[in-house]
Amino acid sequence: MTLNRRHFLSLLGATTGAVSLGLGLAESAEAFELPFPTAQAPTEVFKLPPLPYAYDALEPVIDAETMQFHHDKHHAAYIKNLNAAVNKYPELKVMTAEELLRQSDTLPADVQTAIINNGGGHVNHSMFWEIMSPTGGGSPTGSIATAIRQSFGSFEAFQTTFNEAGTKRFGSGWAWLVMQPNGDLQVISTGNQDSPIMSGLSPIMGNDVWEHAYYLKYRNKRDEYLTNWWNVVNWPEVERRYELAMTAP
Ligand code: MN3
Repeated sequence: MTLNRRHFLSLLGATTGAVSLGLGLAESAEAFELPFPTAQAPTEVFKLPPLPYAYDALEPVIDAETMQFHHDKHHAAYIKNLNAAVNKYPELKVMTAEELLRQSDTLPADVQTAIINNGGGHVNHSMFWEIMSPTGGGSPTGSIATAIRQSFGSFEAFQTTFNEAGTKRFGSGWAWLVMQPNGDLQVISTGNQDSPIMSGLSPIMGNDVWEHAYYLKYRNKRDEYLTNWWNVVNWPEVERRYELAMTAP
């Protein structure tokens, strides 16, 4: 009786082990040159950051089930796929996700789209969890409040422009407040998980308008989600990001 490797492995899996075939396991592994028992799993450089509050902490604005799936499934999938992409090119593994996005046009062709989508997904969501808070909402204060007033006329005018960017984004994407290289603030939207970083812009704050961010609670009413979302915005964190962007080289 001759067995090819696949057949042998399926027999192993289907029985209690190699013993039932009359073979010692070590001997059989050697004989068939199994590739995986000694192969080292690549180190996963990107890790899912913990949610900085409980799943239900942002209720009633964002429901617990949405938060759990959004963080534990969607963000986790971006991490998994990003690791898989950079594992093909060890030289990419020393770079941060932001660095990968900043030079996305020079990435190896076979992982470029995966890194743009999943690196963007990772960076965007890492920001998203931090710029929301159970004690959020209200109006911005400090330097970000001044900058918003100077750029948009008033906080209310900024909110209207931001909400419009979110409602008009066709399909999946994000609404953003970004800083241009000259320090000016601007509202934009991007499709999919495209990060403003790829365009040389600094993301100050962004709202996720993918359906997975709101559909369980708001169904098709994206505008209602966008309106309610202001009640959880963590302004001190948005201001911190603004100050960081202002002082970035
Ligand atoms: Mn999302």
